[in-house]
Amino acid sequence: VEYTFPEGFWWGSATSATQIEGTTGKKGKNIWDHWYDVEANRFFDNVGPEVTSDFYHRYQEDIQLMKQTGHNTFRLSISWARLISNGRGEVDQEAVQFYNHVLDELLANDIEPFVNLFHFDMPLALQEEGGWESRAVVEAYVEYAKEAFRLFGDRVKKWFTFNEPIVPVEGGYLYDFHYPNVVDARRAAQVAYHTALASAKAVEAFRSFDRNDGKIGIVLNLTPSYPRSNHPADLKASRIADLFFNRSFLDPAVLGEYPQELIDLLGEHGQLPETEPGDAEILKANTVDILGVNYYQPRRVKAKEHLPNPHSPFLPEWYFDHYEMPGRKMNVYRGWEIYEKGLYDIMINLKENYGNIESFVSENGMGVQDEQRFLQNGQIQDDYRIEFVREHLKWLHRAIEEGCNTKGYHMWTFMDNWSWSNAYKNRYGFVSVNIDTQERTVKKSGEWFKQVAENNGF
Ligand code: BGP
Repeated sequence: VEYTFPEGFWWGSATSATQIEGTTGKKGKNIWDHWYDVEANRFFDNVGPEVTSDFYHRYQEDIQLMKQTGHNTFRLSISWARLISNGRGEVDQEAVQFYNHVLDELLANDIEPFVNLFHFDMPLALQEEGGWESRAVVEAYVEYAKEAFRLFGDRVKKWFTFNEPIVPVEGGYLYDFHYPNVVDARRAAQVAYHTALASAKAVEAFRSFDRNDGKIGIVLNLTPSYPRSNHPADLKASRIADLFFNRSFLDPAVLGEYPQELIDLLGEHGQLPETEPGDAEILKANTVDILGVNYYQPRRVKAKEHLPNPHSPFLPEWYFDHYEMPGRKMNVYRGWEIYEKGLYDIMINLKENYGNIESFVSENGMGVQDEQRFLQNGQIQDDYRIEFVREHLKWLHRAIEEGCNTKGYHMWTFMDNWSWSNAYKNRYGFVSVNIDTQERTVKKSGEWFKQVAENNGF
């Protein structure tokens, strides 16, 4: 073994409720169910989230497959609208039973559950009240978080307040790829602010509940920002992109405050969100214990070539243009650059500028179209995925050797799942799923991962 990881390293994968459970049971509607109801044509192949991988009924078999693929940890999310169908009020007992069964089954198989409270899935009833634009929804979320801690706190010791909270901001309020399909930077800033505040308030609630044996964190998608050149204009463009897309959540979650430069930029354009007295203290006092890092791709930027029209609505892109680095390696199916060293750069940044907070890779993975092409003797030979994970792990290993406080690696994802509007176009799993029969088959990468986990390295 050439790359050995620290003892007790977390090997596993991540999923989310909407993408694997199916809408079966008494679940209330969330914005994904609703968006599909009103605009199925915006979903790849017109496939919505009703069935997905049917984890709701197949979790026992799936947890056995986790064992077979070397998992010692696994991230799932609770569906808010399943637990509390309108987002507020009574908890559904069938949902409690379902999550208890899943958690018990994981624990019985020595797989530690990591539980996330919110993965893009706002209950529809609360979206109709304004979603994250509404301060009352922040309070509803905190009540939901308290219920979850109370119900599942005995079984769950790693909690996460949000997965990629910037994605609903970008998708729902800036770039029109999620419901409610608004394009308005000020409303986006309000949504971002309220989710960061909701996270801090959930951390606060957790601390008053926890018996000091659990941890709470947040999962952020970090996209390291690389300038085209060292020209000051390119450097500035890259710094501003970093402020908008990384530091907008990283700083409040880990340092307890927003970067002043970001506040100034938003202020200059009249885009500051509404706040209340006392909020700053709440953010400051309730930073996270642990940070999950989702890493897929870097962001390469250059100085703006044409000045934006001052009459057009403000967007972060007023400050930079995207830059396609010649010779960059691409995942052509997803259109994302593959740059393994980015993971190392993220971890070094956390070490140097964020107090070396305890972290782990909470998602990293490769979506590929038509994987059946790689079927041989009944198994998908996904050597590209093995290479993808291995090359990222090498950089992670180096970061750890240099003192980064990184505790684990979770791939996206355990089994092929339904994805936000891309449905089943790109497959990411260690386990393939035949969506007609729901039959599961471990891919070559799943077998490889088991070896890696057993050897604690490769
Ligand atoms: C992350 C999300 C996941 C997952 C993944 C892959 O942003 O947290 O939910 O879907 O990206 O992306 P996609 O499914 O869009 O290809």
